Amino acid sequence: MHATAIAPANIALVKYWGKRDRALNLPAAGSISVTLGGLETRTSLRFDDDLEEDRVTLNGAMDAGTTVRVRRFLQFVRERFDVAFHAHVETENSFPTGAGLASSASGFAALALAVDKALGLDLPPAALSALARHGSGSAARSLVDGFAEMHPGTREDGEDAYATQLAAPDALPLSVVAAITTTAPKTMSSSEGMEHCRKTSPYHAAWIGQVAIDLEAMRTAIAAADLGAVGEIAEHNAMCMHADMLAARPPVRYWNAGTVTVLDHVAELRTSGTDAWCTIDAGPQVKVL
Ligand code: 2P0
Repeated sequence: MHATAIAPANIALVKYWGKRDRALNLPAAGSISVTLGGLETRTSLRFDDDLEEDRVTLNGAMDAGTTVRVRRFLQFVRERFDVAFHAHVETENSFPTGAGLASSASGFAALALAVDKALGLDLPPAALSALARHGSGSAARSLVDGFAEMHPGTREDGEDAYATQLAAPDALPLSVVAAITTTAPKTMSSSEGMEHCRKTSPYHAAWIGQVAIDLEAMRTAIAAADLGAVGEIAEHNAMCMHADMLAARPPVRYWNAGTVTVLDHVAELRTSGTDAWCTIDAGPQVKVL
């Protein structure tokens, strides 16, 4: 009834930003990511029949937002797998939390793995990915090595919404540098931000349409190991997602002045002949491909 698991973060090359079902946490569209080395979450889980509620620590301290999300996930686990106990959860990130470095992706991937091990479930990869998705949509991709594609699925119960491998880690000679522009937590969670865009941004439907186009182009670029095309599509896709955010009312703006400075630097690098492209998630950090 106890286990420790480690899972990596991932960076989306075609982003997930919009849900088709909030209760089951189902994405409105697919996404493509690459799993990252160096940024990871380590989670220890212990079910305990003496506990009356789940006890959660993040980097050694209580964190209200994390506790709420972990309890919701563990409640789903208790109902799905008929478990009577609450749990101790200790989770550590090797990078700043909640600042757009995909901590919920590595966090819920590690927690899903720990649940699988602690309960001896031995879930197949698709079911494990779908389980992680209940915690966080992007977590479904962190259980895949290399390049992952998240399938939005069509089933009402969402069990066909999981990630599979698109290409092995060495399919492309790609490195990712994360430029940290601030370590402050972000002001609006991804879940809130994407729902606000769905409700108020006149560009949201266009964004969802663009994802379908970019998924097709990205699959082709990865299969051809065309790094230039991967970088160009990824940067354009990220800018389209942020256009959707900026068009919301009031706008969702995760960028700071440092974010724009890094974008300028990367544009200069490219002009001077270095292959480099930017992508930005729901936070102020810039990841340079
Ligand atoms: C992504 N993001 O594809 C996109 C890019 C943020 C911007 O996946 O509500 O934390 O937990 O399913 O997974 C962040 O969304 O959202 C995310 P929930 P999640 O990486």
